[in-house]
Amino acid sequence: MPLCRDLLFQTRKKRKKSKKSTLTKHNSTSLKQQLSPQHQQQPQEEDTEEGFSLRASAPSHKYGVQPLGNLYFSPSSFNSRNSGLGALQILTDELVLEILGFLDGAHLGVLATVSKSFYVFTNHEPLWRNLVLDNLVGGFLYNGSWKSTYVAAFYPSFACAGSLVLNVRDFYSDYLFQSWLCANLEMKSEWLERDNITRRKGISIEDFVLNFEEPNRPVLLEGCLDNWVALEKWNRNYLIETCGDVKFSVGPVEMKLEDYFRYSDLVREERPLYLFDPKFGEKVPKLGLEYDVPVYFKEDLFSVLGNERPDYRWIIIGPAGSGSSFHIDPNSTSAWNAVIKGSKKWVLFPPEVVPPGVHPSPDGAEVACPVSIVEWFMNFYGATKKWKKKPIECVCKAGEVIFVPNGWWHLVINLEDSIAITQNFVSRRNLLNVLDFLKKPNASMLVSGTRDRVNLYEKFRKAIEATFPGTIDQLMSKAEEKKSQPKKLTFWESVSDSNVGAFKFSF
Ligand SMILES: O=C(O)CCC(=O)C(=O)O
Repeated sequence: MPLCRDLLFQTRKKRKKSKKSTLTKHNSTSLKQQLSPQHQQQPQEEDTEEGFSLRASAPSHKYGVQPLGNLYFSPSSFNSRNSGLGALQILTDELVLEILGFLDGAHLGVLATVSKSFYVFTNHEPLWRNLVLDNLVGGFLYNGSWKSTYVAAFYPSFACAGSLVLNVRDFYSDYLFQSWLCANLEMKSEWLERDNITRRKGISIEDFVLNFEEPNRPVLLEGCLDNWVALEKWNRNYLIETCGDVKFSVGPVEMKLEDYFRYSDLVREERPLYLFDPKFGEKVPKLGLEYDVPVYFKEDLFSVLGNERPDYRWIIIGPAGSGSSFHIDPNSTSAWNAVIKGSKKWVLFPPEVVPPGVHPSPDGAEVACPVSIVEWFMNFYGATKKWKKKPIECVCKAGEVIFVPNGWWHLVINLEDSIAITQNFVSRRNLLNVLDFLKKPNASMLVSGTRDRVNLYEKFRKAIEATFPGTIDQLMSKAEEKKSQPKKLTFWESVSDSNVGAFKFSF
C-alpha cells in the first residue's frame, strides 16, 4: 500500500479528538515497537520530522482503510465511507463510532452487512474491546482481535466467521487510519535519542536531597536496586506461579496474570491495556517483600495515616508500546519508578511548562491530551526541537530508578515488555506542597487514591502534628525565610539544553 503510506507520512496529521482524563496516577496508552540497535546510538539532532516507518512485521490495514489525502490521487474520487453511510455521512467518524458504541455485538454484526462503510465502522476494534470489557470484565481469553474474542465467547459456533476479513476498496478516513497507524508505527530513533537527564550512582542521601530533592529536579539513579530479589527473580513465569489466580487491576477490569500476559503477547493496538495495581502488596504479600524502598526515599510521611493513606505503590506491567500519557502525579507527591524488566522512555516537563498538545482545565482536575502516546510523539514531540530549553528525557533500563519530583509533567512509553514498581511519597521537602494541595477548595475533585477526599487535609495535618510535633511550623518559617531572599530562577529559566546534564543548583 505504498501510496497511502507515502502520503500520510509526508503530512503531519492530527486527530481532532482529544482524550479527557483526570489528573491521576495513571492513564495508559500505546504502540508496539522493538528497540533496535540504532535507537541506542546518539545521532546528531537533525530535522527529520517528515517520514515515519512502520514496524517490520506490521500488517497493512486489515480492512484497507486509507488516509483521506489518498482520495485526491484516486481516479474516481469516490469515497465508499460516504456513500455507504447514507444520511449519516455528514457525521464525523468519531460521532459515527460514538453512536455505534451504543449497540451490542449482535446489532453491530447485522449492521456490518448494510454497506462496505458500515462493515468497516462496525469492525473498529475499540468498539469490540469495550463490549468485551463491559460483558466479560477481566474473564476474557484474548485471541488476537477483540472482535473474535467477543464472538468466541458469545457465539462460539460463529468463531471461524468472526475471523473472516474483507478488504474494502476506496475507503478513506484519517481517524480510522491513524488509529491503525499509531498501533503499528516504529518509534523513530530521533524520539529516543535525547538523553539529557542527570545520572548518579552511589550518591549520599545528603547529596540527593541537596541537589535533586530540594531543587525539585529529576535524576536517574543507578545501582540502587542491586539487593532486590525482584530484580533477580521477577519475570513472567515467576510472577504467574507466585500470584496464581490472584487478579490485578488492568484498566477498568481485574485480570489473572496468565490471562493478561496472553493478551499482551498478542495485542497490537493503539492503547494496550496496562496492568497498574495499587494493592499488589496486600494481594500477594510476598511481592511486597521482594523489593526494598531505595535509601533516598525512605521518608514517607503519608505513612502516619496507616491504612487511611492514599494509594502509594503500584506494580506496573505492560507490553512494548504501553505506557502513561502526560500527567502530574497525585496529591502533589513525588515519586520513584524502578524498572525491573524491560526499558521505558521518559519525557518530563517542569511544573511551570505545560507540554505541547496537553491542555489542563483551569481547576487542574482534568487534562485533555492526544489519544495516544505515539500520537503525541507524531504531532507534538517535534515542537520541542525548536525550543532552546528542552524537556528532560531518558531511557530508564532494568536496574535503574528515576526520581520524579512533585508537579513535573511526565509521559512514559515502554520500549520492551516491562515490569516496574513505582511509589509516591511525601518527605519533609514536599510536605507543605502536599498540605496546600489537600487544602484547595476543589480538593474533592483533585485528591485521588482515597475515598475520603474532603477530610484528608485535616486528618493528615493532625497526624503529622501528633507524630512529628512542630515540624509543620518549622517548615513554614523556613519557607517564609526563603521567600524574603532574592527570587531564584525556576528550573526552566535556569537551564539550557547544553548544560542541563551538568547544571548544579544553588537553591
Ligand atoms: O508507566 C510507567 O511506568 C510510568 C508510571 C507513571 O507515570 C506514574 O506512576 O506516575
